[in-house]
Amino acid sequence: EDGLNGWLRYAPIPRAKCFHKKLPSSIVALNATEGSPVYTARVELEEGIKGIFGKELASGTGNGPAATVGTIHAFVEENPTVASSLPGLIEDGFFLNVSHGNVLILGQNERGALYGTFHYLSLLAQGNVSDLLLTSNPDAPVRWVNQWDNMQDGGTHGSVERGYGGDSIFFWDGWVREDLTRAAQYARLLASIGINAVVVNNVNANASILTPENMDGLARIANVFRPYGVQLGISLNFAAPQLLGGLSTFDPLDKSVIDWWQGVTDQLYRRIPDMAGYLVKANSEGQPGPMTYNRTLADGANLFARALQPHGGIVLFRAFVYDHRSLNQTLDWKADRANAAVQYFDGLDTEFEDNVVIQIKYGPIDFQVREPVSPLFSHLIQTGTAIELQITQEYLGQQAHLVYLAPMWKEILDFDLRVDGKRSVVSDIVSGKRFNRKLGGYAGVANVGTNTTWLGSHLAMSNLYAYGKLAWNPSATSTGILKEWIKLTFSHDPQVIDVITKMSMESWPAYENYSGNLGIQTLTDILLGHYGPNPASQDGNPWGQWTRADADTIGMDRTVWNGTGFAGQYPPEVAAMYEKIETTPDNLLLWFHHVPYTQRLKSGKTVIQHFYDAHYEGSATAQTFVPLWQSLKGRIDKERYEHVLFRLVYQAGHSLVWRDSINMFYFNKSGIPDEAGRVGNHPHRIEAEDMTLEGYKSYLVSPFEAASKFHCIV
Ligand code: BDP
Repeated sequence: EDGLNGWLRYAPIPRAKCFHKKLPSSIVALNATEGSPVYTARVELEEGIKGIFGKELASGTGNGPAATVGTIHAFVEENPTVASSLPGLIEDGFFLNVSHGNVLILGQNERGALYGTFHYLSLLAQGNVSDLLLTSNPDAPVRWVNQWDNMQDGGTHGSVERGYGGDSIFFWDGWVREDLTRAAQYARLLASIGINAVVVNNVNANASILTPENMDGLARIANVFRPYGVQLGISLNFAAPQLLGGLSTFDPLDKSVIDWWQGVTDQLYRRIPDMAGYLVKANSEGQPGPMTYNRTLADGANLFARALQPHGGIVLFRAFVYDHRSLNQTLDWKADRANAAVQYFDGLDTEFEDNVVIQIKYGPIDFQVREPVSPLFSHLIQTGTAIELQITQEYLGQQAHLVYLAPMWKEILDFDLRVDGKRSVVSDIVSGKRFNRKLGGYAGVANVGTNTTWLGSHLAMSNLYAYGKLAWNPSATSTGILKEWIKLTFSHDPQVIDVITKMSMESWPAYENYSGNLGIQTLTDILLGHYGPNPASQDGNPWGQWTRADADTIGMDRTVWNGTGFAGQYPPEVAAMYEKIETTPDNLLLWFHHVPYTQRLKSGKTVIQHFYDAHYEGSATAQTFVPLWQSLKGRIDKERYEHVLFRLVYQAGHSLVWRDSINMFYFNKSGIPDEAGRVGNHPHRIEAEDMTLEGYKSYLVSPFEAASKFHCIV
């Protein structure tokens, strides 16, 4: 159990033999040419039923109940009379009918047939063999993952930016890997949760992805994706016409540039006729873009959209646009990175080609533990949008901390932006329903790597699973998804399910409590790894996160009347809520308001006392994860038990580091003591550096709050 098969283990279930009568005995796959998703569906059904129940399926129709899998089209061709009784499906949707062991799985397309098959197998693996009639359609057409894989890193190999599970499964040494076994295994996992495309390279893109050799390599990746119905997408470097093409410009309106991109796009589609499209990060964090030539972001996006149109591809154009060099927040207290996206896209809503989707991070800053929804979702009415979620836990403990993210994503997806005073929940905006857009959906930054656990941690895989499930159906519940994942990944044992559910559901609130609460963000080190605590680094740096804490006050005033004006970017009802302290939810108080440490919250506590208490509560919760997990000893295979335990013990310790460093930092700043007398008072603590050190040395820690008495030993 090294994690490689994720939730697709097809492990034997208890009392497997009793279910045999309720299973098909044979299988027919309609028009299953080798390498097609329907062919894959047959292989998965055979392997799944064998693995879970020890039952071999015969090929073709035989005696006893049968499974039939294929597209609705192929089925109707063979059975014209049933056409009217079949449900309407949209692209990628499926129909599943299980009746006394007879199973009919029909997809709107081949991919849908595979999705239906995985759904059926997931039910079987959970021990559910009941009769069933189900029609399932995806909520949104775009259900992509993004990999931030570098093609080369210092000329040696393929690393993954913000990846915590090893090197790239796609690239090595500047080239596409020869052995793409892991890429195929990844596609299999993704198909089973309804993901239909992967952008394989970093948004901070290397232009060399477009050399003929690398295009050939990309075609090989697309070939291993195709049996799983997963399409390939790539990130582009906006300056590639100059960097790679040798042109003197990359101006998006220049004819030679337009021709260059058309040529490149045509060459790609010659090799990969079903390529999904492009992802573009432009004019952000030092990346080139259209604004270099005083062109608009729409000019930039349309350049690619037009090149893709003849081939049916789409461009995901990122809204994560800001110029960190112009944000001199030390001097300009109105400078606010949160304002950037809406400002840059202002006036562009009607300018985009139909095959452009604007990919928007869920919050206006950058994947923080708590952010309000990006207001840009309420500004783009004529343009398709996709929400960008981060599966890799960049600011959230980097997979060394358990943080189950579905509850956070649900809060964002369910948030009602009240555009034109009408119900406008984010999931309905990105699905296209609210503004009647054809294209839109989800982009999840996954960043899996060569580690057999994919993400570096077994428990973190619930986030990848939940991402796919929510992109398919955002009304699914966090706990429902989680329990399903636990059953498939670990065991049907109720204690295992209860314990992992409890830990996971408590994990995001705990992390928020011990890292940064009341909307102050995560307080991670902002300039370096985005990992450990460094509250001081949030202030006055040009990257724009900012706590504005001084001796008496804390928080960023983003009101219209007195602050950076960010609250005014929301539709009136939401803007009015955030404009006032009284109506702003406590968990976003410091995001929107600059208040004294003694400000009373709705709970009656002061801000500073809430800080102290929350950090104690959060880390106390993290301490419980260890004994909870230990209660599962013997109920989970040793390999995964030990792997997870190691991380939870570490998290328990690191949560104390978080607790003490944040509390000490604000205690030092405000001089206000903790009512409970805990902060700065550890009479029983034995400092490592005070012990007799053999083979260890004591070091001064920076930031100093990250270790009690400023020292650690190494
Ligand atoms: C930030 C990451 C950086 C990414 C950037 C982005 O730290 O590595 O390049 O987001 O999304 O959070 O483009």
